[in-house]
Amino acid sequence: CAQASSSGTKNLNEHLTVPLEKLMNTHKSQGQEFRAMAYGKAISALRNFPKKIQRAEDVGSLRNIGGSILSKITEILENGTCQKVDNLCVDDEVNKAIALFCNIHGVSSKTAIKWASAKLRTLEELSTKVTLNRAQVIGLKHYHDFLDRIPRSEVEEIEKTVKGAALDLQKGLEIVTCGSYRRGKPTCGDVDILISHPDGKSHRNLFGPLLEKLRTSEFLTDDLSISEESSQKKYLGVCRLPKEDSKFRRLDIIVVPYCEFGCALLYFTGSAYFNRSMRAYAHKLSMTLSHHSLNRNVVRMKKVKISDGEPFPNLTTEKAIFECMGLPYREPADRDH
Ligand code: DCP
Ligand code: MG
Ligand code: MN
Repeated sequence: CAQASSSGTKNLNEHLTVPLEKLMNTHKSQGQEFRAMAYGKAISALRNFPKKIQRAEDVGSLRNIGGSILSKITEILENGTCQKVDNLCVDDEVNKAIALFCNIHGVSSKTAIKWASAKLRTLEELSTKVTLNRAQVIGLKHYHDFLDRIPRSEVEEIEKTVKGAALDLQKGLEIVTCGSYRRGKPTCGDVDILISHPDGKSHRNLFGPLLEKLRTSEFLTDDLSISEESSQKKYLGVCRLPKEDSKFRRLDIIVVPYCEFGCALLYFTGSAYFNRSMRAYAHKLSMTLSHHSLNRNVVRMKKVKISDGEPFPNLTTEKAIFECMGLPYREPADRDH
């Protein structure tokens, strides 16, 4: 960055200080304090030098400039650029592109790296030069909306819409908004809604008709994926409240049988980090914990599971799960770690 010298006079050696600052910052970011300091002193000396340096010999009279920095200055004076700085700029561009692409819903870091390595840099380039899958097309279409966090009040409006439609179809459903919302976060990345029925069977014919109803009312705008894993059905998609200026929001809906309600609620509330540590702890107790069940008497030999053990029956609450694992109950707000 172009800065005036500390004495207030103009920096006549920006052609040298700008690239050297890039190198200084790299050393700083890599924790190489002394290298960074050496660059800092050289930059300061160049900035305060009263004339524009055009030949390597001119640098000779400057103190504070050591051999390796001097060779970079010589290289810049001779070629107008320096290999090490050029490499940095390329890295910078690639990293920016990777970060940009990673933020598209449905794009893994592996894919983002592949595209950035193929010299793709912008979202516009992606849409014309790459074959995107269906979820990625939707992710790209709503790139900015999906990065925007959802305020709790809007999560509640979305919940109300889904609840209304579901209860219209089936009385007595238990509907809980999970994820970061249930953990009490002020804003949420998406809305995670869990649905079940205490009678153990009335959840069965809900999933399809509910999605159909929400599509007809134009609340659901895009489907990312619809899947069924044994008895649990999962919808990942996009919704939008019927208001002017309202944004497209990510919505996940899971419908589960009531006997799995506790484990599904615990899983879907998260955090993902908390889930991992609960699972690891279950292992220590010769148990397994999943979004379906908590099993005991699991037999493992050298980390390979030999017997699945048997599930605790009727784990319909989270408290029951904590109890079975001999743990004190933890409120959702305390489950970020
Ligand atoms: N989950 C998990 N492991 C994953 C993804 C999700 O255990 N790899 C569980 C824990 C999450 C919950 O599902 O809390 C919901 O997933 P989200 O991706 O919606 O995450 P959050 O709701 O916690 O955060 P955000 O505000 O980003 O949606
Ligand atoms: Mg969420
Ligand atoms: Mn989610």
